[in-house]
Amino acid sequence: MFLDTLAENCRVNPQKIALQFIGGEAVSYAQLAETTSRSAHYLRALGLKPGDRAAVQLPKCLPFIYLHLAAMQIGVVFLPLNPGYPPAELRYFLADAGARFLFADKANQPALAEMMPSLPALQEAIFVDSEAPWGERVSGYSAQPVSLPKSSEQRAMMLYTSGTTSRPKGALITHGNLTANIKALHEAWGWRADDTLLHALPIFHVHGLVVALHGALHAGATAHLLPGFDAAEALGLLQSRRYSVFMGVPTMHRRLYTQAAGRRIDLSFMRLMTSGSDRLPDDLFFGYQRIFGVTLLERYGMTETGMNLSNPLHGERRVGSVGAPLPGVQARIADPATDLPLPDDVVGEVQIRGAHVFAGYWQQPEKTAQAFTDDGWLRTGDLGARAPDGYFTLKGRGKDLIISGGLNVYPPEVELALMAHMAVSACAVIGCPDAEWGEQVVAVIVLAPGAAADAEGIRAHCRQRLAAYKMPRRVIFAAELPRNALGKVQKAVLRGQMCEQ
Ligand code: MLC
Repeated sequence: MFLDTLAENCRVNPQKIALQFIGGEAVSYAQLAETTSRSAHYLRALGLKPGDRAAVQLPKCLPFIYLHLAAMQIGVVFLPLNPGYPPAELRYFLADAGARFLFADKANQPALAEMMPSLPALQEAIFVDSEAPWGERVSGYSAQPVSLPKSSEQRAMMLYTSGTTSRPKGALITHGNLTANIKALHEAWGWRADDTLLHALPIFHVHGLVVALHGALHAGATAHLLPGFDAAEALGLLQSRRYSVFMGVPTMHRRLYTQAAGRRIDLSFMRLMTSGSDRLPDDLFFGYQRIFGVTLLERYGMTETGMNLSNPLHGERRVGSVGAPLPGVQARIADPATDLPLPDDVVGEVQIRGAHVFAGYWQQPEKTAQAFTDDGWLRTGDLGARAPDGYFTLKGRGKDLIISGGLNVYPPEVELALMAHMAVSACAVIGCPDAEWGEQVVAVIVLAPGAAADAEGIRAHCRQRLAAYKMPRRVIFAAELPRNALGKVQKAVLRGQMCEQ
């Protein structure tokens, strides 16, 4: 399994640098193994047991990575949370997950102390200074390796994902899922021990945590980590340090491309530059070829599965396509109404099967059942078509999901926040095309009779309740919303009316 391969890499190549924070600490594979073992004993000493949920809301830092690996080593379910969640959102995740421990940034101590009494399952919140050396905190604990989970069924992580009609759900990812995923990517993308990855993604999502970080550690390679993404810094590093691998979302690629400002900058020495989490615009695909001499490799995944489809390492990387199934992945296009497979070139729902597909939603058997067909295919909710030569192309989303900068925004969550404003009598949240972000969140609001509110007031209200990336970038006031005969808001009509404005 993934953790066994990592342990083997630590044994075989102890002196090699595994992780290097840019401008910060470097960690060899031997140090990674030792501090992770000490952290695992520390977590056990706190009282964490297999199956318990340990939530971590920290910036991108070494303590996050040690806690992640150590929790998984002792069978604890690791629950990473976006550091940008305001207390109201954080509270929901902790309560729903029944998290037993929370590791949080010291800066959030006052807000968290206030919410603790309303979270009966939460035994303790432990505050971490992400700048302080983590090794000192765990130095008193044994460095003896713990015995790793043996069952591929055992839960490794819980990642929250929303539905377009419900509150966020915890997707349970097993050790077997992680292993299947990373093996497939290792084979498909030719990961090598001499790879160097410039890691610029956040690590609380499957993209940055599993695809990028696990990818490098599984290969015994070296990852250089940027705490945040700054296009000028990233482009400078790519050029000067000649990394072999980089992974990003289209917004990052757009910023790198803009940063080049039309100058030709040769990055063709890079072995692999991937794009995912949202559709890669065609002009960016061609722009990268022209400016950087790089053909971006686009792939398709989701929280519930990790990676599913990918353009090839060798062979045609087709513009607009997300490629073919990864090794061990089955993918098909089916009629969403009947779940029957459709012929090539016909648009239907992308459905996925394989050892990498998650174990279900935490305490939501009905939602889990709805997510799968009777014969075990995961309904992704994404629309697509398969060409006769096996390349898949995404054709939009079956639901009203918005993707902004590679992050999923679920309109009901934003609508719920808007409806809590006294002046709002009805609202609808839509995604409008945006050159930098892919889509931007737009709120269309009908005010209650006699009520008054302005866009800034509405946004200030939302800021208290929503992470910044979910905030409506535009607020439009309307006399009414277009509705069908059943009274349901017609979002497609609304997009047609409002997105051009
Ligand atoms: C930040 N902001 C966003 C945003 N990210 N707004 C909308 N959408 C986003 N994605 C907000 C900031 O909070 C700030 O708000 C304002 O926009 C400008 O911030 P910025 O400094 O320009 O943004 P930055 O911090 O540089 O972040 C941009 C980004 C980041 C693209 C680097 O969004 C990012 O790391 N995206 C990657 C997400 C990711 O890893 N997705 C993978 C999901 S897994 P204010 O109000 O303070 O001005 C998945 C499966 C798969 O989807 O297949 O991979």
